[in-house]
Amino acid sequence: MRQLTIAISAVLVMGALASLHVARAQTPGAGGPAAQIIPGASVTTGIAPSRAIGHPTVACSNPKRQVNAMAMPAYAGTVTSSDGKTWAIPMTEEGPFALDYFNDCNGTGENTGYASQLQTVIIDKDGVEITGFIHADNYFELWVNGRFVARDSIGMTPFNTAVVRFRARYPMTYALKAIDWETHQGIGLEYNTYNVGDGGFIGYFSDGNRTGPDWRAETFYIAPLDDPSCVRATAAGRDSTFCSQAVRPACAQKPETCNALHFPVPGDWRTPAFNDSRWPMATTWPPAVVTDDQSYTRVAQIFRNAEFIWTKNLKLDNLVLARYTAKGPAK
Ligand SMILES: [Ca+2]
Ligand SMILES: [Ca+2]
Repeated sequence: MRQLTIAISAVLVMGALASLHVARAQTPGAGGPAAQIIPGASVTTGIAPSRAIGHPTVACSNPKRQVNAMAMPAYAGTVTSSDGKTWAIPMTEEGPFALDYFNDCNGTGENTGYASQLQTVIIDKDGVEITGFIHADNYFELWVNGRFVARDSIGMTPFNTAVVRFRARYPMTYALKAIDWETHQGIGLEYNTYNVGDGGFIGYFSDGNRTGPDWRAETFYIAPLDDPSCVRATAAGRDSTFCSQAVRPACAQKPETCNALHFPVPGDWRTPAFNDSRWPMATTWPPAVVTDDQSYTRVAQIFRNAEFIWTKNLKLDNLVLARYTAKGPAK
């Protein structure tokens, strides 16, 4: 029996080595002279000095809170790439915070009085009034028809579900910035365990429009990377799924050696006129893959037929810009 176990173990190890070999062989130019960084990208290496930034939730006041994630202040920093450019990590913008629909850290959970607490953001006076629910791992900012609507009240953790209300006219262009926040700025790692976090967000709007595979989503910050040349340019946008996303990168042992790729954000990406036809279609993710946090699971029914979306890489793509134009109410 023991011999059999050893034999099986040997086969498993050899199999693992073989697949490791294949994975390395498929990584373009890994370690070789042909290694090339995807056009338009800037490379940074190492951890940025960071500071806590002003978000309303830095500690939980609710003693009955039962969530998986701890309350973690939102930290931000800046990194300088090898080409001399400076990058904010994470790249956030100022503006009013969204009302929480579920927050069991500062609140007691589901906010059933949300309708009377919401203020309507007037984007187009002659538009229709829309109420939207958004859950993001970890953070979002929302623009509609080029106008800022609201941003997530919690940058890092715990998780929360937000509600917004706005008046806008069709065609209605949603531009949503989503950030898989980190606690070690610049290398895409979090907590004392240097864990590779993951992202994902879901949104449902009261005219029936919702996040799904018909949205577009492109990544603008990819980390942590052992070899930054693993990210490829494809006809359908950037693709980081050739990188070692299934395992913790080797650089996590020496975080100061982790690399990141940054891409300039187009100045007009939020506007209806922006041409997003070269961005990849969004990838849908099963809810259980994105989160088991009760700030989603306890209110999941309000998202109806919406689906969690992100790019093809839930772990390494940390700044994701997503767009969708609704021509009218969804049937
Ligand atoms: Ca959040
Ligand atoms: Ca995350």
